[in-house]
Amino acid sequence: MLYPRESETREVRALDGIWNFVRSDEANPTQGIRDGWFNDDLSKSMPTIPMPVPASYNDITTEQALRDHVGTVWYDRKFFVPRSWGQHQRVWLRFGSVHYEAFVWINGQSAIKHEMGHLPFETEVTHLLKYGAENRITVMCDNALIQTTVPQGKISEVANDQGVTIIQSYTFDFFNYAGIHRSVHLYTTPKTFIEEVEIKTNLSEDNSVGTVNYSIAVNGTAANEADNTLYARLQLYSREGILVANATSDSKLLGSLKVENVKPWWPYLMHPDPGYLYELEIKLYAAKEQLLDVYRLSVGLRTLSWNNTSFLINGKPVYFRGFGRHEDADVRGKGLDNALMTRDFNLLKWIGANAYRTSHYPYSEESMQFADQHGIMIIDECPSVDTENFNQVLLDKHKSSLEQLVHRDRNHPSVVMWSIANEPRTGQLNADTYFQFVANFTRSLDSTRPITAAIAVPSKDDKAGRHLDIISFNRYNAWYSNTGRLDMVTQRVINEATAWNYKYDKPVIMAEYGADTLEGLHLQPSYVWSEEFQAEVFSQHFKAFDALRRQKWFIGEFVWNFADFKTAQSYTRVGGNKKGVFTRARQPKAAAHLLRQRYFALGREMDKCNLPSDLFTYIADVGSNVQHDSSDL
Ligand code: GCB
Repeated sequence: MLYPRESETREVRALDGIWNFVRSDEANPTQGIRDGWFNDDLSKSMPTIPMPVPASYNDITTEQALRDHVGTVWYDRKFFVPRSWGQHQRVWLRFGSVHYEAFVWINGQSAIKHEMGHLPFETEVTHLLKYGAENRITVMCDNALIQTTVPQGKISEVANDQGVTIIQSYTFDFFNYAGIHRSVHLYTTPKTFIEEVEIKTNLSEDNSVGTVNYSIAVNGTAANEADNTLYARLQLYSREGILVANATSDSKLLGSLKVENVKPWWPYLMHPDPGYLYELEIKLYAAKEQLLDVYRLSVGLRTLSWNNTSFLINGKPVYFRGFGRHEDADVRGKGLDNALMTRDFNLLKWIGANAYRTSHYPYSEESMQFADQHGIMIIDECPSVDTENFNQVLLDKHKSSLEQLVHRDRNHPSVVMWSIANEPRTGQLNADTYFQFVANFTRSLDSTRPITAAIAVPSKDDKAGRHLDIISFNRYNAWYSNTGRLDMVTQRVINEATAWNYKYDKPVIMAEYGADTLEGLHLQPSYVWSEEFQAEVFSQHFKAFDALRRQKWFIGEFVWNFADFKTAQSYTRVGGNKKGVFTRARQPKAAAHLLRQRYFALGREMDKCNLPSDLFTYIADVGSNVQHDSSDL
């Protein structure tokens, strides 16, 4: 699915802004459907409140009932469609994401239904719109998670002081934010248009010549009537706007472009000019040079390869230094926020990270574009978290989530790996065949990237790792196990990573480690929840990572978490999960400075990157040959 972009042949209009909103009665979630709330303005059926789009609805009001609501909510708004859109073109409605299930009507007529949070969906609405007139869009969104949704949850009825109430429970800890999380777009295409583009890139062994292999899928009547007459002309421009390659496709709309003296796409700090992107202009023609459609997309040329000891980009081994993250913020919840996204990328670069995992669901398309531009490598995770009770319905939806994800993200150079699950219960017997299906399916969609999953069961119990290319494991030494024991971290991390490698003979990543830390809490000697403790937990892990790095097959370290985030209420969480290196307001805790020194030191050692001038604070004018020991005190 292509991101909506304007061009000579396309127009894009966002429907973001303030919509009208109704929370359904939890005990009567289908009332709006039965009473046909979509047939007229919502306000004619129920009192409405203003609700921003994009945003999660949970934290917008002061009502506990809305924050913790389970079931359906309704949105609507009016919009104009220009008269000109009614002629010689088609109009599409596209949602960046609605969590979890969405039902959409245009002018009272059903337009589309979609199940799965964090992923885009679209439909043609040409025939549903009124041109040169006002239109209405109505959306019903359902946040209920059950055993056959991805991720899974449970709904139960529990007695309360008023009788019974509906409780949504889930085993993952992040808050189940819901609503219209990303932008809503209307866009036009010509009648026959470029529907899909798949790009695969290659480099010569010395990285001097690049190849862009493309395949284009067309939608439209011209394709059906006169297949053989369609062709595409492609032009590749450098960042500086210079034409570096061009090609004319065959009638199957396949082909390749060759780029001499190519500038490969490199990760941040692995090269002085990371995130180099070309612009590919695709023009679709019918016979007699009739231009049908134009679409442009960014292309980064790079190769990925992997074996049982390493992961290489452009032939060079990669060591990942990064984070697990969340799309999460005060007030907005999981709503797309360009200011926050830009701040986050500035912080990633400030701290010297070169990667993150989109734990535990796909992140916004806008953030994927940012990652391409900044050279941040992405381990792209589907929304399967804590998966258990494996069954066929779940398997089909899990596969569908990966199909949607791969189709959305396959052209991003920043995406270097697919993560097919976080902490699935892979000790269970049927996890073996379940993950065999999921992994093979993902490989059938894209064989150019390795597959991983973040596993938390002990390696001896795991039944999924053999289906992966790279093993990622999550472990909280000195936090969930041996709480407070800084002397029980280093050797345990070394032992566990070694056990994973011994069992599967594959590269290993530590995908999560960390400690909850209350900003501003200082305790010396360090004590759990203090800023000192977080820094010391990190340092004990660093020792393990350095010992493991010497083994070659250990290829990355990911802190949990980039920033503090909201969770469901629990006595283990003080206002949310506080394992952030940054606060929820995106300010550094003490450990951020330590991590920054490590990430840049690793970049310096491995990739000869420059160090920022403020990395080490001036302390004293002592020569490096001055020796200190305790007798100096
Ligand atoms: C984990 C999960 C992550 C949690 C984290 C924690 O293992 O993968 O989603 O937030 O632990 O802090 O408990």
